[in-house]
Amino acid sequence: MSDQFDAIIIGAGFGGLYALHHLRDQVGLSVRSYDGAGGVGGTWWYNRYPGARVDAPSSPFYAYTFSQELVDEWEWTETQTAGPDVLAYLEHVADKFDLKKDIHFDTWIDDARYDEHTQRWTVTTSTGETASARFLICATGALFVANIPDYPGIDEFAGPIHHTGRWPHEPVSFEGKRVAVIGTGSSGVQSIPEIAKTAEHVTVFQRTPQYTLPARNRPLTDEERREYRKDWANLRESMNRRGGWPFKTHAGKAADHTAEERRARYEELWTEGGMHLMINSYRSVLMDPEVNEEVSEFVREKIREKVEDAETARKLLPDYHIGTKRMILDNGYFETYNRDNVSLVDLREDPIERFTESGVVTANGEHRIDMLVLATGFDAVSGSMLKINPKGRGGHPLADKWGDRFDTYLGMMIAGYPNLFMIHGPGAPGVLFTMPLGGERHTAWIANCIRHLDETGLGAIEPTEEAEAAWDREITSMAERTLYMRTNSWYTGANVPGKPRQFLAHLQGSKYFDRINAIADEGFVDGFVSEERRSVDASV
Ligand code: N01
Repeated sequence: MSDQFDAIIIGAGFGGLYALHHLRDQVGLSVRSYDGAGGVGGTWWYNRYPGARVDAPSSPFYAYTFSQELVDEWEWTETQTAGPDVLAYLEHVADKFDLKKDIHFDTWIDDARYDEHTQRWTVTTSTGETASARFLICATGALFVANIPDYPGIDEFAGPIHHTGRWPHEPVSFEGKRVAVIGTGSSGVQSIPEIAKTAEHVTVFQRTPQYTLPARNRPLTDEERREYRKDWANLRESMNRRGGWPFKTHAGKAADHTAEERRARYEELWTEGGMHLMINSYRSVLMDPEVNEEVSEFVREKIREKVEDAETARKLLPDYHIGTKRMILDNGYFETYNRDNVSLVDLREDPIERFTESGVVTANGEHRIDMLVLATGFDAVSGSMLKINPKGRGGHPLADKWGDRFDTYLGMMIAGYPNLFMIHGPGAPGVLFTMPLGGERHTAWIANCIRHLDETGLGAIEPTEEAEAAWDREITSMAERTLYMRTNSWYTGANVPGKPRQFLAHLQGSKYFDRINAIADEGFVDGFVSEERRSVDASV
């Protein structure tokens, strides 16, 4: 007989840890969590590459918001938190709320299957366990399944290959090594300056040049910590209302300002650093190609100023609409190309043909290397769910349903998969809202849904296919009103060969949460079907 729980949670990152705490300690459910990793942290457990930092307006906002006590006792040290500090924080949270006793680490979900008769999910794991629960909560991470390029001969390369999202736990030395880095997204931009500090030579293989904004990382002051602790309730409220961050956005129109005034504004926001140039320049920056081009060109100018060699600078100049790939914060990325031990290969002009035992062959010749770093990103948002590939009604695998479209309702539930909830699933705001806060809000919604079922004698709930189709249309039409759809990015699925093209995030963070909460307040009727609870022996 399998272990029986009210809820099973997959994942022990930000989303899964909070779900365990809330559902177990506040709602009173019996809960078992699983994670394939050896400890808590989710994305932070895996992404230990040198230079890993939060690439968002960070301390203290990239953190849990629900506990004033936690806010008061945790000492964030820098404005842009480093990966190891995020991990230390999550360890602290797990200890403070006594979470680890209910998490089975080093345990992968091999199979997750819904039984229509018992209205329960059963999981079997890589360690041979079987467990069942009424509710399956997938906090499996938006950026988990590594995107590994399949260049000819890559398996023949004799040196170590490290993907930034699967970085070894033991120290990696670059001393005296010729290192190739493929990929210049956040992970590449963060790691390349660090690797270049000790490597003999770093060759960066760039497919698309990227815009970055200066992180302006600095120590947090005692005064700042006192201030945010004192005002936490208001800040939290403000984060909820303002797309996940407590910052006011500029409501003015670009056309109301002269070119000189706009320029001065960009300079001010650039000097301020972080994401401010994007979130606080003009609202239309992600809608209006002209405004966007002005901001894009402003950042290109900064790149030209930073990179000494004109030919290298030319290769580094991005030409897509700024902000339509995930914005990157940097700590000396472009300056790294002024070092003698760093060179750049523009794959658009000089593509990779194959790997050999000792190097990379591009159209222009061979680059001999000792180590390969793949900063090539992830099969984002949908990839981690498909890795589990839950089987819903009739044993139907999710991989079949999601073959050409990642249908969900509210980014949280899937027709044909009753009582399965996702935290940050396709069609939720995900990384376009603050992930820890978004996870708290998703969990609150899930808890309300479970209470609703219990109070009304219902055993199962799922969305209708019509609701999913309408949700898909809504997300797509919102994205089509912006410039996002014009760019190849992981937001659109374009980074993984063969992946269906679909905008994966809801673009109205705060309004999205108002919307899902209104559906909850009205009794989970709009878009849902539910079934009476069957009194079946769960062990059957
Ligand atoms: O991945 P990416 P990432 N040949 O997909 C290139 C989050 N993050 O790991 O742009 C050659 O952004 C690809 O090129 P192109 C953050 O949200 C969070 O850097 O597709 N190149 C691109 O340059 C971020 O957005 C933190 O043409 C290939 C790069 O590899 C997300 O993770 C910290 C290639 C991949 O960039 C992903 O960032 C760091 C190929 N075959 C990252 N395939 C936090 O703070 C891909 N590329 C939580």
